Amino acid sequence: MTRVINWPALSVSEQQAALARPKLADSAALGEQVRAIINTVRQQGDEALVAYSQQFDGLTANSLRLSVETKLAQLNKLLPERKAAIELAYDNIRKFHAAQLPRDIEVETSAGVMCQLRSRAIAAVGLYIPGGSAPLPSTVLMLGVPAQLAGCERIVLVTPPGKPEAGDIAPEILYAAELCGISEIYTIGGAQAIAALAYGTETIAKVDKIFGPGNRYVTEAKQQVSQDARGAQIDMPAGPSEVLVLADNSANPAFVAADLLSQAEHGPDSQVILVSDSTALIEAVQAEVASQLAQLPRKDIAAAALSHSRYILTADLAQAVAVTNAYAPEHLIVQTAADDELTAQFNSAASIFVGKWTPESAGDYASGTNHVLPTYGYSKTVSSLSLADFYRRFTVQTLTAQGMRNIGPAIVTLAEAESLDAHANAVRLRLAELNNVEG
Ligand code: HSO
Ligand code: ZN
Repeated sequence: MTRVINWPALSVSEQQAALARPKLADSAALGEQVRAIINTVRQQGDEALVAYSQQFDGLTANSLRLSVETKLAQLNKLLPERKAAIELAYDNIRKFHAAQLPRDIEVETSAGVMCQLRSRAIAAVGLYIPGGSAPLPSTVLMLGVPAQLAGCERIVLVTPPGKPEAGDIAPEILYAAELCGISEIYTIGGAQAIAALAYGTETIAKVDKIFGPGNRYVTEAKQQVSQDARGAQIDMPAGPSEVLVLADNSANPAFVAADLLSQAEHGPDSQVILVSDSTALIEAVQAEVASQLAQLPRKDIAAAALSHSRYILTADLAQAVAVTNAYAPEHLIVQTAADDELTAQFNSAASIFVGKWTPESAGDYASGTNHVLPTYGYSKTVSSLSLADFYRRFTVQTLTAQGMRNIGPAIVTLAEAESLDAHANAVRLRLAELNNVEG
C-alpha cells in the first residue's frame, strides 16, 4: 500500500515531487465561508455563537460558559490512573518550560547610553482545544502550562460542546485545565470560536493571541483574524501533522512501524515517511505495519494516511540526512547505529526524537517538550512552541547628558545623510543646551 521510492534513481524534479506536501483544499470557497461566519459573530455576538453551535455541533442548551457545577460533575468521572498520568505529564512539561523563563537584559552600549530588553506576559490568551474524533487533553497542557508560567492575566479555553450535553467535555481536558489554573472555559468550537476570541462578544471578552490546533475551518479563521490589526495574533501557521522516521538496518522494525502508525492514526491527511538505506529494514517495517495496522481501532484513518505515505530507499545514511533536511518534518525520529552523529546534521526538523527508546509519543504526551509544532515545511524557519510565545518583548532606553554628548554628533550626521532634518534637530537642540550649560 505504501510506495517504495528508490531515491538515487529519481531526477531532481522527481525527488522534489516525492517530498512535496499535499495541496491544501481549495481555500477560496473555504475562505468565503469562514469570512461569513466571522462577520456574523462580529455583528450578532452571543446569538450567532449559539446558532452556529446548534447548526454545526448539535448544541441544544444555549449557555456558552461551562458552569462550575458541570465542571465538578465531569471531574468526578476522572479515573485515578488518568489523573496521575496527567499530573506526571504536567510536572515534566512544567519543568522543561520553566527552564525557558526569559531574562531581561540591560546593556550600556556607550557611556551613558542604557538599553534594555524586557519580556512581559501577553495579557489575554485564548487556547483552542479541538473536539472531534479524539479530544486532546495533552494539548491543554502544552498550551496551558506555558500560559500559566508566563503569568498571562487571562487564560481562556474554548473547546467544542460535548455530546449529548454541551457540558460533556472530557474530564481529562477539564483536569488538565484545572492544573493550569484555567477557569474561563467556553463550550464553543470551529471558526465561530476563533471569531469570538479575536473580536469578543457580550459574554466572551476578546483575547490578544490565539493558540492551538484545529480543523481547516479553525486554521483558516486563525489566519483571517491574524491579518486584521483589530483581530488577534496566532501561534503559528498549521498544516496536517507529519512524521519522518530515519532508520537503518540496526533499527527494530516493530518500533519503527508503531511510530509510523502513531502518526498515521491522527488523521487521513497525516504525512508519514520512512527513510532508510536498508531494503531489508524497509521490507520488515512493511510487514510490521500490515500486522499492527490490522489491530488498531482507528485502522481506517491510519490506512487512509498510509495510502499516500512514502518509504524512501537511499544509497547511504548521508543521503538519508539530505532527504530529511530537504523535507523539514514536523517530527523526526532517528533510529540508527549512528544516532548522535546524524542528529548533529539535522537542520530543519521541528522536534527530533533520538534512539530506539524515544518514540514520538514521548513528546506528544509526557517527556516535557511541546507538541505544538510547525508543519508543512514551516519548521525551516518557524520554531516549535515555547514559553517565549506567551511573552511580548520590548525595549527601554535612557540616555544621560553624557550619553547624549557621546552619540549625539553621530546621530546628527546620520540624520543629515538621510535628509531628515527634524531628526537632526531633536539632537542639535539638546547638544546646544548642553554646550550652554557647560558655558
Ligand atoms: N502528534 C500530535 C500531538 C498529539 N499526539 C496529541 C497525541 N495527542 C501533533 O504534534
Ligand atoms: Zn501524536
